[in-house]
Amino acid sequence: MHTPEEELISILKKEGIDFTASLPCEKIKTLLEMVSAQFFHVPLTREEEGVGICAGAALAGKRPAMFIQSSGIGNMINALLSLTGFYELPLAIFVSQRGIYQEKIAAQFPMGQGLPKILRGAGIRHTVISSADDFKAMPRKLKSLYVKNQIHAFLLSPAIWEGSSAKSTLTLDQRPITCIIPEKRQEVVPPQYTRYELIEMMVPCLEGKVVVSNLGWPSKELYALKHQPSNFYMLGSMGMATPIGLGISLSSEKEVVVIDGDGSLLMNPGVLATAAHCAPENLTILAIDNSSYGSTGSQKTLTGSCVDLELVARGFGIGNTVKAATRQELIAAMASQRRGVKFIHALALPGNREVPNIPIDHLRIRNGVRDFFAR
Ligand SMILES: Cc1ncc(C[n+]2csc(CCOP(=O)(O)OP(=O)(O)O)c2C)c(N)n1
Repeated sequence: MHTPEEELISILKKEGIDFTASLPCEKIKTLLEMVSAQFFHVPLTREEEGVGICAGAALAGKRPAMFIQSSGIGNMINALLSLTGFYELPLAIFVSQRGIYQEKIAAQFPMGQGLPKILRGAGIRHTVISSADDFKAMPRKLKSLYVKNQIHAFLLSPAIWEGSSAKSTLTLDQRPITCIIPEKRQEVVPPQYTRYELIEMMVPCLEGKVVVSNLGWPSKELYALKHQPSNFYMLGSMGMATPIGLGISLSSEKEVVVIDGDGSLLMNPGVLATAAHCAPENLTILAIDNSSYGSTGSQKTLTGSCVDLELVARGFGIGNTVKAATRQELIAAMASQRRGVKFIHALALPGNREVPNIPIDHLRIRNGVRDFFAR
């Protein structure tokens, strides 16, 4: 006799799911342990970054699935709509729906009970799974979502797991906490070049790589300087550049360069911890720090006052970091063969270059990257 957890896992395997990401809910803790043991799995710091990571995985040809609590949908909506939905990428979301069955935490009611309405309002398909009997509906829906490039949420009632004989085997081992104490402050050359000029210097290093570029002016400038089909131009979903690049790098051997911005990294810094933990060897994060939200009128960000993004990256566990402000520093940083995720903190002057809008649409952008992987 299979447990409901085993039944679900076997459906996922049959449907070819090969990339998973999760953030825990107590109600599915045993399922999550089994998922992380049996599939390629990324533990998340925030559900939104999982949307970006899974979008990257889907671009590289994977069949991604996320496992989250209903409250996590609240952290995902913008990325689901302006990234996964907009670029027509597949994503299965297994949602532990709280607030509907013997709920003891009152704060779970608003999101948990409102979930079907929220998903309907967002145009996201969903299926209510009240008991293991309802698993029968899953294979057809999973097949369809991966073929049609759709998002589908399966709302899992806590009732499903009631009486299951599957037990958690998690041990509460305490590992020593690593403290990274920054060395004395380094003298840095002040910024000398704008974002456009820095990307221009990088052009020879981008050839043949997968390049994920941040939304707004960075993408337009990259298009003007070095268009290639393996460039993924973000047109929305602020904060998702590094997650997308991470998802791609975890799904392929190709070299991946992310052109991110300070404002965007400040929006979703936790992904740096996820990147440090997953530690792909083929990921370079080029954080172009112009101390401003360049695409919306160059309002100041906090990197101009109190935040050092390189230290943020180090604090989150990325050891291979460097600052670069000059041409030599930037080229040397790109050429460095040090292993692990590379974080280049590129100091830039504010300002955008007047370049035209990107003339290709989102589906052509997506297809360019997908075809690059299918070759
Ligand atoms: C969730 C969300 N909030 C705000 C915006 C508006 N917005 C678009 S680009 C951008 C600035 C990004 O700044 P940064 O990451 O520093 O990159 P830069 O443009 O300076 O290169 C903002 C605030 C948005 N698109 N999405």
